[in-house]
Amino acid sequence: MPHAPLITFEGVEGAGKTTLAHHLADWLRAQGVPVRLTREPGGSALGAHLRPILLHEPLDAWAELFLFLADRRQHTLQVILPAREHGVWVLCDRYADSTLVYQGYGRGLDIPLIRRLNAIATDNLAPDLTVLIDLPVEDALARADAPNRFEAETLAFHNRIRAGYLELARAEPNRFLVLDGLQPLETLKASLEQAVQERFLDAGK
Ligand code: T5A
Repeated sequence: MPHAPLITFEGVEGAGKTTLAHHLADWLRAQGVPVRLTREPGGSALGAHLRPILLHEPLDAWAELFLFLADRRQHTLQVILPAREHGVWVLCDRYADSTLVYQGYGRGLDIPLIRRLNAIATDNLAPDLTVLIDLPVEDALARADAPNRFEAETLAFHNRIRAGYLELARAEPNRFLVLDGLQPLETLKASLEQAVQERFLDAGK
């Protein structure tokens, strides 16, 4: 039996990831699809402790990287892989691409090294679909409602994040679905439903 899909949501702060992930979970459940909605950082028992540290404590860039990776490893082994093995779809609000862009493009840490560390943290698990919500940083930050220390970074930092995501999406067009985050929410929801319907639900018939 093919494994249940892993769908990740990515974008700069305030892009609308959480809103769309919750919508897709509700939409799938309404069709009888079992769904585990989760997030990083914070999707495991360890992650619940790490999340406030990662979002609010001043950290050295390498210490920050290692904590995100520790969070990912526990989350992947304890939550994501077991759910998929039981046929449960996993929707994850941020995953390994966040580390590539925030700690790599944003903080300037070695990107090939982050790829290798991500491969260890994820047990080489790659998302079946990554929804990238793209919009100008200024528009997204104006929406973000839960301030954290990343939001206090410079506009240049956030623009590197946006550019990094777009570069990743260009390199893997089959994995990424890039949505224009300036569109009304209802339009975004409809585009996402259509993509998931065609890619997974119709394909499984
Ligand atoms: N991080 C994370 C790393 O540096 N490395 C890593 O490896 C990982 C995993 C996590 C932080 O950690 C960093 C990145 C982050 O800085 P977080 O709280 O999980 O922080 O993530 P944020 O991106 O900060 O989450 P936000 O909740 O701020 O943003 P969302 O989820 O993108 O946005 P959402 O859905 O909450 O929407 C924000 C508001 O906009 C409205 C919504 O109703 C909501 O009010 N909205 C729209 N309004 C108009 N039009 C639309 N299309 C809209 N879509 C949403």
